[in-house]
Amino acid sequence: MNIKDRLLEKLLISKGKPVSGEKLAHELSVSRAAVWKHIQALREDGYRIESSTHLGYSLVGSPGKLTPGEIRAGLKTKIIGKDIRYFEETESTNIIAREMAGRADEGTVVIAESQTGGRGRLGRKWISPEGGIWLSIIIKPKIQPSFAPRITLLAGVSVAKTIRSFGLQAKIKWPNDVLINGKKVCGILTEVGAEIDLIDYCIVGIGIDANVDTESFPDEIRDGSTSLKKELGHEIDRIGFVHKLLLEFEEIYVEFQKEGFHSILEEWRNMSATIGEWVKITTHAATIYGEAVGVDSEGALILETGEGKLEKIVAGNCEHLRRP
Ligand code: BT5
Repeated sequence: MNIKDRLLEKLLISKGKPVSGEKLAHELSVSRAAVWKHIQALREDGYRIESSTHLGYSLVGSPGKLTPGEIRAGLKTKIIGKDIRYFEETESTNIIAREMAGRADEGTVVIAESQTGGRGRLGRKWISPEGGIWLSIIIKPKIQPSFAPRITLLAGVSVAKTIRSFGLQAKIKWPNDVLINGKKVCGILTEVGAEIDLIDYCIVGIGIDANVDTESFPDEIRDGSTSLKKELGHEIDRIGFVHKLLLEFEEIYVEFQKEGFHSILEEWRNMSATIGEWVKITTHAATIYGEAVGVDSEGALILETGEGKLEKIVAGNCEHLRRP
């Protein structure tokens, strides 16, 4: 983290109580003049910082941006979010994460206030205005590429649990959407860099319509989407949400590495919006209709397509239908 972010983290940790310029200069190994310069820069970013000659600096108001300093202060994870790269605006956090993945530490998070070219699966677009939470997590699990779909499911569980902790009934639509009242509030895009038999890195892109006005989305997306703000009836504390999400993700990821996928899959099934639904699956090769009856240990969807005939779908687009 740069000096400005570390300075902000220290002011946040002291929770509005003044911290002397001398102490800050010592802890950050810079001059008091440099502290003052960075305090000015934070004020320009919208932070309200009071200063008194005797007591020092105290933070009394923040613009609520998802800056590394804001996220680091109060983050309880060990690996996820140790390094955070922040952008006011970027094309896509997944693109940035992929460019840096080779040299980045596991757990690095790339986050942006808005994206100009947010990406969904199969070249689809992801609308990413200010107010949302658009982030990508770089992980380096020692797994075969064929196990990557489990990472998407694992991420879905972490998002759904986080949303539920804010009192909303989030459910997961196979493979990668999180829904509230049947409407999409989050999409997950997992991208993998791999050798033939081992993953080098995995980028888990998570997009959450937090304090976004989905009413302003294009017609074809508006009705099928919602935001946390809309469902709660008030804005959500995005920083608190990110703290919880990164902690949930880390706990589930550590469990995945230590104990495998079994209990995570159980949690996924319990929060599934897809199991028991009539669905239409579109893959590059075919369109298949059936009842979703389960998800197997690889994260593949199991469909009953008629008279006990089962089909296994590893990847594809899934639409929930009304029962025939
Ligand atoms: C997804 O794709 O749902 C994955 C979305 C991942 C977004 C994150 S944000 C951080 C990171 N950086 C990126 O560039 N991407 C990741 P898919 O299943 O293909 O769904 C895409 C479809 O969802 C679109 O075709 C629209 O119909 C719909 N959609 C687009 N933007 C939306 C939004 N903000 N909220 C709800 N639905 C949306």
